[in-house]
Amino acid sequence: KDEVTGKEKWPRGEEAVWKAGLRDVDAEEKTITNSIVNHVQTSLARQAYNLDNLGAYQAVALSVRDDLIINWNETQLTYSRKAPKRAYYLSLEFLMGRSLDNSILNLGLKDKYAGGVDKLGFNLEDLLDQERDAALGNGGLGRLAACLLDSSSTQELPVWGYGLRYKYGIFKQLISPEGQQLEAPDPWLDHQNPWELPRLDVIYDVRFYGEAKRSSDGSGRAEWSGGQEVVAQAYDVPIPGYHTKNTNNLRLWESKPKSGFDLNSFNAGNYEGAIESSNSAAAITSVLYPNDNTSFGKELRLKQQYFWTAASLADIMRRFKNQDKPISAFPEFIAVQLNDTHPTLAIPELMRILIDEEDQTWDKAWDIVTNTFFYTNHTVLPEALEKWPVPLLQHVLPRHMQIIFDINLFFMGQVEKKFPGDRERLARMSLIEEGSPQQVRMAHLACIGSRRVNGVAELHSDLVKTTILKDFVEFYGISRFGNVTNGITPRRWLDQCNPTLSALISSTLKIPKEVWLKDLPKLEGLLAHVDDPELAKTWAEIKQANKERLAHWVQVNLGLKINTNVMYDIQIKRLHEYKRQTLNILGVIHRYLQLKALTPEERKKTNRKAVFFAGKAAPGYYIAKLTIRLIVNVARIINADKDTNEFLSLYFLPDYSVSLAEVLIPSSDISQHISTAGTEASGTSNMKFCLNGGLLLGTVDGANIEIAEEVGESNVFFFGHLTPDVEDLRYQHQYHAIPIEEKCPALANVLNAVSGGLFGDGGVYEPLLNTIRQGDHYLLTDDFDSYIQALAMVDVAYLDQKEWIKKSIRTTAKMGKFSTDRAIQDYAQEYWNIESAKVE
Ligand code: F58
Repeated sequence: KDEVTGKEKWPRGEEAVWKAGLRDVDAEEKTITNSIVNHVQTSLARQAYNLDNLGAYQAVALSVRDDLIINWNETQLTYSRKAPKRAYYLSLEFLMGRSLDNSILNLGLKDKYAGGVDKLGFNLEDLLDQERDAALGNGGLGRLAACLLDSSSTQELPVWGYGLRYKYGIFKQLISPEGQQLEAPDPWLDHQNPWELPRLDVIYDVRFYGEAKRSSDGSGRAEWSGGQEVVAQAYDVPIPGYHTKNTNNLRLWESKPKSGFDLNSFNAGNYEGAIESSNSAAAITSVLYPNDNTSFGKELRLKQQYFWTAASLADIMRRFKNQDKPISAFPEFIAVQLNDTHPTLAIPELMRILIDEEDQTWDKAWDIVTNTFFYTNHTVLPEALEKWPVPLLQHVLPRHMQIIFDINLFFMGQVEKKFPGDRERLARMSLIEEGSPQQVRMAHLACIGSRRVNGVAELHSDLVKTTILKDFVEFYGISRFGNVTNGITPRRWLDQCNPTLSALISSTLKIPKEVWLKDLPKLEGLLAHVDDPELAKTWAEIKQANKERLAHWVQVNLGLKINTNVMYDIQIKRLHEYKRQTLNILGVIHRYLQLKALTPEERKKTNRKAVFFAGKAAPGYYIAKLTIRLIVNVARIINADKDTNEFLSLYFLPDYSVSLAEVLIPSSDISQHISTAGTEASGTSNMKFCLNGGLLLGTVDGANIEIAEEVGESNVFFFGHLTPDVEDLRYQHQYHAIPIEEKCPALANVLNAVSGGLFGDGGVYEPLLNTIRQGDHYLLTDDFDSYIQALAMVDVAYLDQKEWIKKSIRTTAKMGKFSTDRAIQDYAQEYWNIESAKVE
């Protein structure tokens, strides 16, 4: 400001010249084409006459990025000026998928870009297809993080994401001729990535190993020195909101060596030694661990977790300190969400910063820490709960291990006070699990170091409170524990992936999409039109067109021709025994055997369908890979069977990804979410299918339950045992097993067909079949009959197309609850206590 006039002063030079050069984000088509051509000529250094689709995509993306950067800058300026409380979402995974289509839709520039691109002789849809997915995640947890970011910008909430910039995302899945999953790397950064901005100046040192010496002055401080130091460098990814200027930031860290290479070794002729340390620094962010719902106790994974939490906290602390507030005010300005236990080291790390660097007492530091963090649990499966061996932690992070022991000492003291003499309770609640080696229970640390804890669907949050954290509910009281049911962004998962349905909804509701896409409960207005035959007709035509789009995709990518005049039945998710793809494939075999037993006349009366699977198995997960192999080989046989292939066909689509989901989901008539009750925390693809008018076949689990509550039980197909039965059933399998032939003859028959070699060498599948015959931990023998009945009900319902379409419309109409706009507001209000900060 000018000191005399008090007015805003132009920084330097001539204001008019500056202003004339400012880019207008609400650009005209001409500005758009100019900008694209300019990027072709300068950023890409290419000539218009030999520009291919990839080059054109890159130029368009750079032009869109310019728009994003302008909004990003304004947003950061607004946040600095208004200095609101901010939230940070720490997630080891962000499964973003493609960005171009999403960005131009959110900016409201899709038509203009399509027009501009057309004038330059390209087709926008072809260019969109050039983009590689940013696949920095395994599944639901990573995709949820991406949807929440979209909603945080859309809701104008000051939220940043922090993650890692893996050089290799989730592996590319190939399927061998035998049906074996093979993994190939995903070098997604090989083409330059237009969606990130390297920040060469935003760097922090991160230490590993070395020695931690407690000071003798009684202050509780310690000095941590020696070991390995690496550098974290920031890359920023702008996150545009839908029809708002607010553009939040996703900051991803890359690891780099601290000092290039070791010149002494180099000069002594030890060339390999000279680059060794630089290799080991770069290794930290080289690859995403490909496990879903299993924890993996490897040193490099631990280093990833600490590297990322340390860099993120240092960055948050620096921003806080710029505000010149006392350190005790930290939680008034900052909330940090821990996405599962992966970032739990942030708790001892903030303790370390406060005590060793900021001179805080233990009590003050603990007060700040426990008012800053919030923890979301995503699973109650025991094998997925993270534990780190004490000796490993002691070696890699000696100071943090000291702090964790200290936290435990204080905590055990409090528990002892509340429950005197209850040794078993102390052992159950301790941060340290006894054994050789001892292990640190990260969920316990996350729970006691956070202000609040939540699960991701009602049932799941109840299970968290009654199983894995039961003792903590008794200790802290129930108010520390809550629920935030997951959601999805309707921008990507309806408007972007199913534009014709989106347009039909707008015209039916007579509400522009700009309104209902930000206020999803408005979909309920569709209910008033359920009986409108015109709507039903167009609704069905759109589903049909989406099936044709999928068929086209399969034809182009796999060279297979699929029938589009049949029901599409889809199960797409990570391969895992608890998700029970096995139940589905055994159901398909059952149907095939039944069809074979019918006369041609009888077959004609049956419902025709195509069954689709897609999903990756963790590379070391033998049973999951065997399931894929079975699916592929069953498909080979039944698709070639001329008696039945008109009525039943089966496809395993390789290399499942966000972009493939965008093609699959709008085409489904029915989708399967059939986990053993109590195992799927929430699920989010169930929401995506239903939003697109696909009906749900599922167990009474996770968010399926809340979907059924919304759309009505008559519009979903439920089957199987309920969560409270599961424990008893498992007990029976262990101690009073009934032979399958007796308990479930239909299933026994299917297993025999597989063992007998109907789908190739039966012996190959024995280990998979034995998981059912022995122990049956996931209760297939208990649920198979009711599953087959549910499938039969789906068939009957589908034959009445008129009623089916009504169910489909009703389903879409009642999905308002499942927007991440609602979920992010839940977090903002019930957890973080942050408010929106609109960019004007
Ligand atoms: C998933 N978890 C849940 N974990 O399984 C799913 O029900 C839920 O809808 C979703 O989170 C979002 O809340 C999940 O995806 C992982 O992929 C982890 C990756 C890292 C290792 C441990 C599992």
